Amino acid sequence: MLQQIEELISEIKNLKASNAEEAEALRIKYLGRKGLIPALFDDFKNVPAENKKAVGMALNTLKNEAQRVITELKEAHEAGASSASGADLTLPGTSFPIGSRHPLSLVRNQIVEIFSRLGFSVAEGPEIEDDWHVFTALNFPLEHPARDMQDTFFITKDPDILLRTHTSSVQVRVMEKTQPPIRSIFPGRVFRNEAISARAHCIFHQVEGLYIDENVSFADLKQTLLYFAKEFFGENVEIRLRPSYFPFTEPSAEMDVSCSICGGKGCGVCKHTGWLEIMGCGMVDPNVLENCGIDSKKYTGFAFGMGIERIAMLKYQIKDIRLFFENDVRFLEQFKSAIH
Ligand code: 2U9
Repeated sequence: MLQQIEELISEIKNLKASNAEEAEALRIKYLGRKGLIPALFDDFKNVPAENKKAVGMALNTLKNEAQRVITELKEAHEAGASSASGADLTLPGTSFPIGSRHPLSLVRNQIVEIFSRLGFSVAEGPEIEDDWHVFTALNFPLEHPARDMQDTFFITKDPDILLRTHTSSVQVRVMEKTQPPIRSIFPGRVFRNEAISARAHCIFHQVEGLYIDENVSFADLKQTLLYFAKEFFGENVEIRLRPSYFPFTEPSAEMDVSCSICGGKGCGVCKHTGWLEIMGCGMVDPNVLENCGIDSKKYTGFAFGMGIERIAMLKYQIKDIRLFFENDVRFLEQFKSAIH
């Protein structure tokens, strides 16, 4: 019986199969329930006691070798065509999971794109600023609450070094360096010392805009912002301007768009007013132009500013601003199909 087992081992080592069916036939022949190897195991009871150890070991070797060879033959054919290395070149490649753009990036990119069609360029500046560029050049009175430690983050004990509370500081830098015409937008991160809640965060993002040239009027401001609103919210949107106040613009206004959820009829999102406030705007105060080295007798300009989180919350109906900063994949994945 030992000799029979050794012959089978060498026979099995040389087995070939040209397809998966042939490999399966070999498995049945050698290892199947009525196969050659189980038959030898059945005969094992008739082996004399003194030979049992040697025959038992040989039988186990035979079974293991048969399983190894036949499994290899099966694997070589199961995956279809194989290369010389045994790798299946017809299988699709391993794909890496594709991420998605953050909703704030989507909204910022869309705003930038709309204004770039009107000839606005993009400018950026430092997040750590000085008092002049954030407050003084912008006509903030000395006693203005934004200058208070309660409202603004200061970097050191030096009250001159602070985190910008708006990107208007970038406008000041651009105006100090360049003479009109100036037509730019200013996206960026800003910081305010506010308690974090569903509606407010101490870090958020803005896009501000500035257009300075000879004879720029409030009508230009209105038409530019109407174009933006139609491109962003859709052709049927309406806008309205309400008088407001900012230290750096005169006159100043707040702009509302008709509610895109209810079409202006009134709903929970617009608090039944039919209108959503989306930005502030105004004609640049002549003091601000002069502070930045621009002749206010020759030039006029308009400026506007909006919070990107607020616009994104309106666009995607997001109820809690904190979701933007948690980076929970379940939140971010929802923007996979969005363009921009
Ligand atoms: C210069 C002159 C004028 C930028 C402006 C606003 C109105 C405004 C807010 C919107 C929501 C800030 O993020 S927010 O809280 N912004 O209402 N911003 S006009 O005016 C400027 C900027 C720079 C030199």
